[in-house]
Amino acid sequence: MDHAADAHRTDLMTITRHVLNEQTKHPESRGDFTILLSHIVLGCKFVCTAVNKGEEQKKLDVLSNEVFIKALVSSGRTCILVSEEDDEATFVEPSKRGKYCVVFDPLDGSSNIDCAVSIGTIFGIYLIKEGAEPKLEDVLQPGKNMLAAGYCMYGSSCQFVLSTGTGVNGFTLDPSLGEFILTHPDIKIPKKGKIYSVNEGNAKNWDNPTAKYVERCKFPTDGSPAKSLRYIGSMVADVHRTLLYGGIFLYPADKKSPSGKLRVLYEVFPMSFLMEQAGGQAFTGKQRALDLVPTQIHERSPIFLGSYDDVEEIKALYAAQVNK
Ligand code: AFP
Repeated sequence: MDHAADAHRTDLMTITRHVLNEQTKHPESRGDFTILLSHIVLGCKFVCTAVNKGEEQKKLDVLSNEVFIKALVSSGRTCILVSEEDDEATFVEPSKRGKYCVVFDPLDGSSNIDCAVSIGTIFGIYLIKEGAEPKLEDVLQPGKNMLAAGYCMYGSSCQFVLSTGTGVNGFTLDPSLGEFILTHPDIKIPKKGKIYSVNEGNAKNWDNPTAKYVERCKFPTDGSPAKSLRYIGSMVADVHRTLLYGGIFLYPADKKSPSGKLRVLYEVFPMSFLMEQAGGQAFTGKQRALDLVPTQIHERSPIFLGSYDDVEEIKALYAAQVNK
């Protein structure tokens, strides 16, 4: 019997244990983040069960949002919540307030629900200034100010991917334990990938750098092999694959949607935060994605994210266009 392998298998690193371990590196910490995270995890477990039951899309969208809002408010650790489902931000009543702001998309990719494609929850967390009254500007901050970000993917297995700013870790839900167990420690994205991921149906409206980049993926001029195309149309699933296998995910601007489609606060920022933490890059076509300063909670931005070298290539094409 392989005792070493067995000892590893029986030493279960749950997500709570992992975050508590991280917490010991910050002696001033009082465990508030761990409590907040356990409420987010609870919401994800609930949504995972509901998705697996095959509930219809509209019901699931509304249900997931309600579950997250209630879980986050009842944690007693939040003050402002921004959800993709709600036009306005939710300001938590003073008696239940804490110091964290959570921006989230409770069920991203939900138009894929009825055909059982992987979908997910995406979230980012900001901290307000000690003792300050919460205001909308607290969530209109650049993504680099996020304290943590992550997503939960409801797929063939339920995966929770988290970064608290010191790398990226992936956990898999063990349904028999009802616990997320660390299965993908310290995820690093390959420096260069073999896959590109984009909705090519929008190609006729793309700008030059995007069109040129995708052309190069298919017909490389440097002797490298052509890249494979993979596109699910569900950001969590497309980004999860990109993170693990490498490559690039693009949702560019086009003539019809000059700001692209994806939302800055709860799609672009959390995924860009994870990519950078895994050694990749995220770029808007103009700047580092995490430097963007949003002016509205539901603002959109074009995004190119993934392997370091692949994003470097699209950055060079945009730079060349500017210098023309
Ligand atoms: P839905 O939540 O409406 O399904 O949108 C999903 C999404 O916001 C994101 O998850 C995908 O990456 C992107 O839209 C797909 O957009 P296209 O259908 O335009 O390719």
